[in-house]
Amino acid sequence: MNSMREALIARIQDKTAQVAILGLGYVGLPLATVFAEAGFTVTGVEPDKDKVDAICRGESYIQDVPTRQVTRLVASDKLRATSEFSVLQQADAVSICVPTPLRKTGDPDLSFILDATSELARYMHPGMVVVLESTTYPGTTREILLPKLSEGLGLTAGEDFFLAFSPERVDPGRKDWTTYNTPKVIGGITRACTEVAAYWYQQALETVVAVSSTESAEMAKLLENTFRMINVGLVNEMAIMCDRLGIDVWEVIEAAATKPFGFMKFTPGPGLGGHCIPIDPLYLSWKLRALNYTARFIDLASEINTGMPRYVVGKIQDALNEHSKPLKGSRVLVVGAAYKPDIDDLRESPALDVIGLLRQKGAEVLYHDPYIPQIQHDDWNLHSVPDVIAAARMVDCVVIVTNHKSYDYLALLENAALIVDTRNTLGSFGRDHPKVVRL
Ligand code: SAJ
Repeated sequence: MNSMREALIARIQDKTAQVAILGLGYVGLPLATVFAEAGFTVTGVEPDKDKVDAICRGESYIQDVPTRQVTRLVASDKLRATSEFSVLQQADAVSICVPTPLRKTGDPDLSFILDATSELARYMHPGMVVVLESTTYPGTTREILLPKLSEGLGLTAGEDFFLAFSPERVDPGRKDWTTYNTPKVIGGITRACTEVAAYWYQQALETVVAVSSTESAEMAKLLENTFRMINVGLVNEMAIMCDRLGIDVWEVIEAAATKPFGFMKFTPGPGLGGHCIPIDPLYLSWKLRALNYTARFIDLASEINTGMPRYVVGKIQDALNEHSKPLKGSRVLVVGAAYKPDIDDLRESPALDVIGLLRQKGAEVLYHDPYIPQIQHDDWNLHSVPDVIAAARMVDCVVIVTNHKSYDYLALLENAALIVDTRNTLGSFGRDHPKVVRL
């Protein structure tokens, strides 16, 4: 083992290695606290001054990280935060946890990775280990980060510094699987990179799974989330097919789910929301297009999932039609707007498309979401109605888009003239009820 690597391993082993986390969002802050709890001194580098100020005050802004934990770690000087990248001059171990969204064109937006890497490159020095956590297409670490981080000082990965990829697996709000106990895949540019990065992460995480390369680690994450996207697309198409056949898709899924092996239950809905599942697979299909290959499953699932809001609006239109009411001029209440139940995250939520389409067709749209007081999207701006039951009494149709646990669904059923239930929230109460239409 060369002396550079030995020295770094020794600093990691005795926790004197200075850790830096670039990006203190829903991935970076939990990761920073896990390394701090393991005994490292961790500095979060975050461009958002409000977040930096909150951490410095000992406060958390991430639901999975309790403020009392941040208070304790900051008070013991184990956790720090700054907007100054110059702290990287003293860093030995750096993890990059920045967003990887899509551009309006549907192409990957690597600007956050490029900016973070450019800043890090200014402070690179021999004896560092760098891990990218942001979900991206296979090849990003080797093609983008490696040249940027090695060229400045002529460093050699695997000898002078160590570079790896480790996909984040944070599911915001989940209590059973956390950053600490969720198995962590890590793959390096070289075997030495894998070993050093894995050794660092093993000091703080319960289970580290080493793979042979950065590409394998990058691809593992895309398989995980493409698997979900395609299976949601499958059940959404099953819902459409069952509707044509006059079969209850919810009963079909429950029946199939009794199979104790070889089947995994997914449920249809109004579309695919969130900052991971609808987006990550498109990084993969984009990369393959550049290699003249069409990732057909991804493209088809994306087509089906993005078509679900329009399908839901069609169900609403048909349901109102049965009551001799045109959609145009009807009052429709959207119940639940977040991209999935019991959270306040609106990113890529199908509710945004459902509301937009209803408005385009001339419906008067109201919404309620206990976690989202206001929505400003495209050319419209709505506030959540104060009383969902009172609103249900006043409208021609209620559509359940996101089934938060906090709702009294039987009261909704009692007070609404008509309900389109896109999540089978009413279950057996809705199956044969004259007021209820389901996907
Ligand atoms: N959805 C359906 N039907 C389903 C499952 C999901 O319509 O059967 C919809 C949801 O309503 C939502 C979207 O898909 O709009 C995404 O739902 P999700 O349950 O996949 O939740 P996410 O986006 O928070 O996914 C995260 C992912 N975690 C990471 O990427 C680190 C995913 O890998 C996890 O498997 C998932 O949480 C989880 O299991 O909760």
